[in-house]
Amino acid sequence: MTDYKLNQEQVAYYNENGFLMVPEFFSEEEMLRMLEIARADLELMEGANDRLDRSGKVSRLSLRYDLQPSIYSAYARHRAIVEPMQQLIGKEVFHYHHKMMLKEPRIGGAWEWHQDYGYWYNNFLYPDMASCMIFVDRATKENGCLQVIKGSQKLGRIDHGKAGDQTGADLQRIEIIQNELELVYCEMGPGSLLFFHSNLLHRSDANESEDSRWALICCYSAATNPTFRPNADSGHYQRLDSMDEKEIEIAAEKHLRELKLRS
Ligand SMILES: O=C(O)CCC(=O)C(=O)O
Repeated sequence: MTDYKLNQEQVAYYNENGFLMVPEFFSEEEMLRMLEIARADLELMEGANDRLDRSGKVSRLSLRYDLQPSIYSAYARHRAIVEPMQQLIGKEVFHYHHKMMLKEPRIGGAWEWHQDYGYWYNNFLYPDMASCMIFVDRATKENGCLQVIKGSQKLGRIDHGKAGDQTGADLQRIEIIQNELELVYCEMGPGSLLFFHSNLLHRSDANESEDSRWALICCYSAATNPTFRPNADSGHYQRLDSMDEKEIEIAAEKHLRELKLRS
């Protein structure tokens, strides 16, 4: 059985800096398969939401709280993601949501400075939460890769307000933080992983290039993290059954076959 555990240096790096980059973890072929499925998937496209950035450009994403028999849900259950997540959060985790970020050439909008817990604070008591971004396409400065502020998770949650249709961190504070802490552009090839803490400040530029920048972001919470909104549709603990490589393979093939049957 494959061991997906991170080593001590990787865990220590995450604890210090609030993120961990794992270059080209999945193969390029796997990511091409994900792209083939996602580009043919009308349900994914029709379920997409647009969130305008401050400049009025469209930032598109397709988000699901539930786990379905899809390739996206399969990756959200992948042991290669779930096991490191449990190590980084330090507890059993459950799936909060996953979303495909659909940053298209020339038109894909920016994401404003924020902490994910700036959004999730209204649902969860503790910031014992983290995400894993799976780079489906290569991400570069030109196509709007994620930018993070190293160590900013240690600042705790900062105030957020409206920024276009998005939730943005207090910009005056960001300016001061940027003089203090290092900005990192997460440029990596397809199949790379970026694990990041829910209080890590991050943003991305609009995509001005000719290349798409799609990425699947899977978000998790500690199983012990109570939602204080008992009637909410999402955010409730559910045991997460992880999947191994073979099961992912089968889920991908099944999803592709179903799309072909529908077309
Ligand atoms: O995909 C991006 O460029 C930004 C995503 C992001 O900030 C988020 O999902 O919290």
